[in-house]
Amino acid sequence: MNFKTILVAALVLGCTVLPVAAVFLYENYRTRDLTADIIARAPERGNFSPQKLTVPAGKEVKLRILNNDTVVHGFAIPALGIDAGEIKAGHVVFLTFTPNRPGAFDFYCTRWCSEFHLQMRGVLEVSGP
Ligand SMILES: [Cu+2]
Repeated sequence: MNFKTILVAALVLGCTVLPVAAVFLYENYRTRDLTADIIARAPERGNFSPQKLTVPAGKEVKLRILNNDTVVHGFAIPALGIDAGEIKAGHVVFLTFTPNRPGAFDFYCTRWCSEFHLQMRGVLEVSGP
């Protein structure tokens, strides 16, 4: 094997394997302390999944919300002042917050996504100390 062959092999590896490895490493890094994954779909296609989350009060919550649907959705927990805004089809948003008081807080979709939109909701239960 001459120098040119080794150089070409290194370039091919650098242009194929390294970017893929970098994507996996970055994804692993940004999801390392995730509390939950929430899939968002219109109610007739699965609704929020899960629809009930339980977290302890005073501890940071990190949610990844994936709109796995063909229409726009939203995500809000108004009682905690949280609104992710518009989540386009196929897009992901991350939300980080710390619920400081125990209780049951409704979350729901904030975009008119289907005729069953009003059923697109769930509950975040914050347990006390
Ligand atoms: Cu909706």
